This record gives sequence, structure tokens and C-alpha cells, in this order.
Amino acid sequence: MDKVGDQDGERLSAGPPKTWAAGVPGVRHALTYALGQTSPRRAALTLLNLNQTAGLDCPGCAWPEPDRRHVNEYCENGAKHVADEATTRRVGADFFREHPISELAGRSDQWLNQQGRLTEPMVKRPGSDHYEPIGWDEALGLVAGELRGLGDPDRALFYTSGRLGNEAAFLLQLFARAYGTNNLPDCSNMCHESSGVALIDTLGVGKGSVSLDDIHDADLIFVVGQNPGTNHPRMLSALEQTKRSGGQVIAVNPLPEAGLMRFKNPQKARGIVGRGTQIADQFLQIRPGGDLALFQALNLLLLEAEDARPGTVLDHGFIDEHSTGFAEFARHTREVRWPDVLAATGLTREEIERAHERVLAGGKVIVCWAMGLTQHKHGVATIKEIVNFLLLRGNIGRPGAGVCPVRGHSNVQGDRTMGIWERPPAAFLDALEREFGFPPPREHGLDTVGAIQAMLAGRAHVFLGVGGNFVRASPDSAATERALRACRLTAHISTKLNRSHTVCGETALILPTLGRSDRDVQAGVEQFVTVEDSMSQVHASRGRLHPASDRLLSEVAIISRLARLTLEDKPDLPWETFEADYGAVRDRISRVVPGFEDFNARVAEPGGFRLPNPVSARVFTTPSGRAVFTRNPFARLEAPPGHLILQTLRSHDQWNTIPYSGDDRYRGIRRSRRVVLVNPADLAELGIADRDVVDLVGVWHDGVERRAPGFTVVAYPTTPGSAASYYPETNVLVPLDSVADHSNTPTSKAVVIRLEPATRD
Ligand SMILES: Nc1nc2c(c(=O)[nH]1)N[C@H]1C(S)=C(S)[C@@H](COP(=O)(O)OP(=O)(O)OC[C@H]3O[C@@H](n4cnc5c(=O)[nH]c(N)nc54)[C@H](O)[C@@H]3O)O[C@H]1N2
Ligand SMILES: Nc1nc2c(c(=O)[nH]1)N[C@H]1C(S)=C(S)[C@@H](COP(=O)(O)OP(=O)(O)OC[C@H]3O[C@@H](n4cnc5c(=O)[nH]c(N)nc54)[C@H](O)[C@@H]3O)O[C@H]1N2
Ligand SMILES: [Mo]
Repeated sequence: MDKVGDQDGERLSAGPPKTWAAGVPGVRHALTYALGQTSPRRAALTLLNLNQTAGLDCPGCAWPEPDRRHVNEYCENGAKHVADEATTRRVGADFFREHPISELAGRSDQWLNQQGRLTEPMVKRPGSDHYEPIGWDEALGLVAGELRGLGDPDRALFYTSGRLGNEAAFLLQLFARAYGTNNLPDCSNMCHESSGVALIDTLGVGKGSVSLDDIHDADLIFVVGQNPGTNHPRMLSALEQTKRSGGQVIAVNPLPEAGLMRFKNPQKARGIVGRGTQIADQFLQIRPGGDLALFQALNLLLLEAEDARPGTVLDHGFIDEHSTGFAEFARHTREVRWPDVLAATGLTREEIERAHERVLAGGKVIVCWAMGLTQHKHGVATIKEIVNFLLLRGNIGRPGAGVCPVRGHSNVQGDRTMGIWERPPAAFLDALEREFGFPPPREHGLDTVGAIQAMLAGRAHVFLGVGGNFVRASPDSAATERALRACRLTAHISTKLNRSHTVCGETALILPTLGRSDRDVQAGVEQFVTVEDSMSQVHASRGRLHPASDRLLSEVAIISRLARLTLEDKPDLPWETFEADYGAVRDRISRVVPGFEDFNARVAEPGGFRLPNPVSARVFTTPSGRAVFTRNPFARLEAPPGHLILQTLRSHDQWNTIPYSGDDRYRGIRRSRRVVLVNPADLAELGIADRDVVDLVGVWHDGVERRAPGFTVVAYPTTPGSAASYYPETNVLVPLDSVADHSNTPTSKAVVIRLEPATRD
């Protein structure tokens, strides 16, 4: 195959993947990035405030803070993430005068982000190729005017990203519902939706059931479909503690991720010198999508072990008292066939039996997971099978055991709690109606994929994005871009420039806002916001930095003003009070959302408070009042001959849609993101060599050609038959209607592709 070098590919260097994560190089990388973005003073102010009890909640991920915190209770990637927000670079009217939108649309995600913080509201008027400055009143008036002119409120879409604090999230859903729609798609639809659906059906609550103490206490932790060394680095400190108390870890992943292997803790002398802690006691290098089969096999082994030694393996007390569906589940599980399991998982029977021995040896088991499970066609079924696995031994609702979906965005869980949900429960709407005196719409709204389909079909015309980067986060980039361009108006409330600002409706607005790290003063009083972490701890977050510009408004202010202009006084809600005093918003939350009683007083306590999760007390709010064993049809992912299953994932140096550089240190990749990692055996079979340049071509039943051109092949120890490449460059390959059953989450971890000789040079 021809070696057609693209600029990126020629600079690529690829060494062997690392076998350990974090330690001193991590801290050095973070500080170098921070000082490249901002002044030493702003860097210090931000980093020292990060995750401290009276400080700023790190926007880097949703992993909780321990009770005893280090002065440096942050990780390399969290530090890079806040430094990126604290940057001293600015994007204002001059910038947009110089750069037409058509030019910006050709720039990379990284370049757009590197231009700096947005400083003033901008508008693109119909027919124009430039953004121009606009006053806040006129800008919000334009959005309100379009919303009021729509006639049918379901023709508007209110997208959010999990960065929003609880107060802004609550006000946004209040505004959307007072306006008349449940169209509240959010990044969750592409993230942990499968977890929510599976956990609500089986346990009654769509959240994790464990605390940080449980993690420390567990005898055995499965880390499945997750790359904590990069995406949740502080989780490694927790796993290190588990190991020190004698616990074990089993990692399940198609890739030998560095953070799953060995961890050098940068906050301890032992981590600075020495070999660090071995994290995974066993590594199961699974085929993509093989996790359902793996847990079915583990469940079969538990049933058989119980047959062999009755009364010693299963927790019959728990099963009888707290669950339903066991007999049908057991019958179904006994039909599992080993040849199918081995084909689906790519593992040997011995490997699975060894994992089973560890399960039997360890009493208290936790399963942690992230996108490697949720972004698959049968993601919901896989997570339900994990629940079966835990229920069998009573590993739900006792210390050191339970389910742990590890969340992404720092407040994505809180946003859902606040009602950012296109399918709100009736009880939530009832409470809203009681508190505010208007009837909220009851029909379900559109999720992310539904929103894109509605825009494409001409059924939605106004798109408001509150944070995030919709165009790059969503699947099927070409279709998503067409969808937004078909809108009458697109508006984005954002901190930094991204590609979504360059894909415009007829009228387009950029509404710049304060970031988490910025000081937020309203009516002369300093405000704080609140967030909920992955383990249901609710606490305050306060920014300390001087805002990037004096023309920024907070998210709370923008939403309140827009709501007032759009709704006028129908219904009559005190938007001005909400804008001036976030405490007034929290008072309302305390009366609408269960668990938030006395919110203002309790959040004033250092560290905040933990929301009750009935599951931890073995109270299951399912229709039967019991935890539900489920029967999940066996499923296996297979690519046709000559094809591979591509997963789209994060490098070590990016935050979701925003790459910080072309490096992926732990995987040994440098200076290029246009790479595709393929097993050497597959390369041999396909007649492709390491460093060849190829196009990735998606295969889907609609016959549409989806092509990502110019990727350099890197021979890499991924599971045979699978490949990996970075998101969002590969989102163009994910078909819009390739979604997980029941959760409608795009199947970003399973795209069937073939590699073709590169078409461009
Ligand atoms: N620094 C940094 N931190 C972040 C983010 C970021 O972009 N940068 N993003 C945040 C967000 S929103 C989220 S949701 C999380 C995401 O956190 P992760 O879920 O860790 O993110 P991904 O990079 O998508 O990694 C998916 C992992 O699953 C594995 N995998 C893929 N397919 C399968 C499979 O079929 N089975 C199994 N067992 N494993 C599989 C991949 O090899 C990879 O290790 O991180 C959050 N934290
Ligand atoms: N192929 C593929 N696609 C995926 C995934 C995948 O693994 N593979 N992962 C999915 C997942 S898990 C997620 S969560 C989504 C992420 O989807 P999004 O949340 O939509 O994307 P982000 O990249 O996090 O958004 C970055 C932008 O948010 C804005 N921003 C940052 N901070 C703030 C703030 O404080 N306030 C406001 N208003 N704006 C702010 C900035 O303008 C920045 O450019 O992507 C999904 N898409
Ligand atoms: Mo996410």
C-alpha cells in the first residue's frame, strides 16, 4: 500500500505503550500546560483552590474528593483542564472581524480552542459570513423572538453539557417546561444513558450505589470499559488504597491501558521513586462488546458452584427477601454455551475461571464501568447482566459492594437530578407544578439523536446549546452539521470557541459566559454554585479568578434573562430574584427535588452532603419493590471478513471534543491524532503495514459512505479484530441510527470499518 503522508502523519512518533501511569511526569506535564496558557499567579490561584473544601470543584471529571484532602488534590488532567479555562488569551470582536466563519470552519478543534476565552456576545446575521458584536439585550431578544414565533414549543431544542451547575440546570429545565417542551437533550444521552436505563429497571435508581469508603473497603473491584489513568486519574489513588487493604482488581479492556497496570502516586514519596503499585491483579483483554458474554459466563459459574456446594455461594437470604426473577434468570443463564462465550469474549475458559475464583475468594465486590460498556448496541443488557452478577451474592446495599458507573462531566449526574431529562418522571413534574403553579408538558421530549433527526426532518428550528460542543460530540458529523445549518437560529452559551460556533443556522449567536473558575458576583454579592459528584455528594463550588471580560454573564443570568424575555409573565416567575440570588434558586430546588430539603443550610457545611440512595439500604424503588434479575439475550459483535470493529476513544491529552495536543503519552503516541491502532495479526491478514496511511471507511446498512481520510496505521496490542482511534475526528463514521437498544446512545465503541488506501495527499 502506498505511503501517502499527511502533515500530521509525518510527524508521528509511536513507541511502545507505557505500563504505568501518573507520578511526577504527570504533574510536570500539567504545570507546563498551565504556564503555557496563563500567568503563574492565575495558575497558582486556580490549582491551589482545586477540590479544596471551600474551593472550586474540578471540572475535569466527576470522581469524588476524599474526606482527608491533599493540598494538591487534583490530577494532571484536571489541572490541564482548569488551566485551559484560566487562559489569558482572548477572543473578541477583532478576532471575528479578521476571521470569516467559512475560514474558522476549516480550522482544527485544537486551534479553535487555543484562541482563548470568548469575551463578548456575537451575532451572525442571515446571509453574512462574519460574526459581529451585539449587545446582550438585543442578543437575548433575538433568541426570545424566534422562540416566541415558533408556534409549537416542541420545535425548539435546549441542549446541555454536564458542566452546568445545579442552579443553572434547574432554571434551564424550568424555563424549557414553562415554555412548553421537554426537549432537553444532553451529553448524558451519549454517555451514561445506558447505565441509567439499566439501573432504574433493575434497582430503581439510575445512579451508582457506592461511596469512596466502599471502594477502599472492597475485596474485589472490576474496572470494565474504563481508562481511569487518563479519564479519572484520582480513581487510581482510591484503587491504590483498596489494594493496600488487601483488595484485588480485575481490569477488563481490549487495550492494556497504562493506568490499569501500575500507578505511581504523585502525592506520595513512594510514587516519586520506585515502581509504584500494581493495579490489576488480572487483566482480561476482551473483544469489543464481549462483556455481556463474560458476565453471563461468570453468572453460570456461580450457579454451578452453588450446585456443587449448596448454600455456600449464593446469598439466598438476599435473593429471597429482596429480589424477583431469580428462577427465570437462572434457567436462562444455564443455557449459556462456552463456545459462544469464548468467541464473543476472545478469552480462554481458564482466564474466566480464574476470575471466577477471585470472585469466590473475595466477599465484597464492586463493578466500575464507563464508556466501554455504555456505547454499545447491547450496553443496557450488559449492565443489567452486571447487576445480576452482583445480586447473586448480595453485593448490593452493603459496605464495600455495589454498582459504580463512573461519570464523566463533573456535574452530569447533578444536571439529571435537577430535571435535565427529556423523559422526566411524573413525580418530578408534579412537584414542579405544585411549586410553580403551571402545568408542565407531559409528553416525552427529544434526546440528542432524536434532536438531530428532528432538525434534519424540518421538525425543529431553534437550537440553544448551554455549554458543550454539540456538532463534535454528536455522531455522524456530516448529518449533524446539516441538521444545525437547517435551523432558523442556533445559539451557544460557551466559555471558549469551538466548531459548533462555525456551523450556523440562518442566524447564529455566541453568548459568552463565566467558567467554573471565575468569580461570580450578582447584585454586589459573591455567589457560588453547587454540583453533585459520581457518588451523589452535593457540594459548593466557588471560582476565584477575575473573569475573562467584564461583558460576561453567568449561566444563571443568561438563562433567567432569556426566560423573562421569552415568557414575559406567562407563567409569572421571579427570574430577576433568581438571577440576583442563587440561594433563592436553591430554596426552590429544596421544595421540588427529593433529598434537597434544607438545601442552603446543608450545602454550607464543609464538604456538603450526600444524597440518600435507597439502594444502599436495600430499598428498591422498582414497581415490585424488589431488585430485578433480568434475562438478557446473548449477543456477540462480529465484523464481516476484511473488516474491523473500531472504537472511538479519548487520548491522554484531550478533554472530550477538545484536543490539547497530538500526544497520547501512555499509549506511546506523539504528535498525531490521525492514527488508527490495529493488532499486528490483523495488519498481516489485511496486507497493511505499520505506518501505512489509510482512509477509515464505515460500513452501514444505509449504503451512505462515511469516510475519515488520512489515518496513519500504528501496530498496537489491541484485541484481534478491533481497532481504536480518537474521538471526535472519527465521529463522522458513527451512523446516526446506530444506537444502543433502550438508551438510544450512539454506538461509539463499535463502528464497523474497513481500511482503504488513502485517497488524499
Ligand atoms: N482527561 C480527561 N478526563 C475525562 C474526559 C476527557 O475527555 N479527558 N472525559 C470525561 C467524560 S465526559 C467521560 S464520559 C469519561 C470517559 O471515560 P472512559 O470511559 O474511560 O473514556 P474512553 O476514552 O471513551 O475510554 C473507554 C475505555 O473503554 C475501553 N473499551 C472500549 N470498548 C470496550 C468494550 O467493548 N469492552 C470493554 N471492557 N472495554 C472497552 C477502551 O479501550 C477504553 O479504555 O471521562 C471523563 N474524564
Ligand atoms: N465518537 C464518540 N463520540 C462521543 C464520545 C465518545 O467516546 N466517542 N463521548 C460522548 C460523551 S461521553 C460525552 S459526555 C460527549 C461530550 O459532549 P459535550 O459536553 O457537548 O462536549 P465538550 O467537549 O465537553 O464541550 C466543550 C465545550 O464546552 C464549553 N464549556 C466548557 N466549560 C463551560 C462552562 O463552564 N460553561 C459553558 N456554558 N460552556 C462551557 C466550551 O465552549 C467547550 O468548547 O461527547 C460524546 N461523544
Ligand atoms: Mo461523558
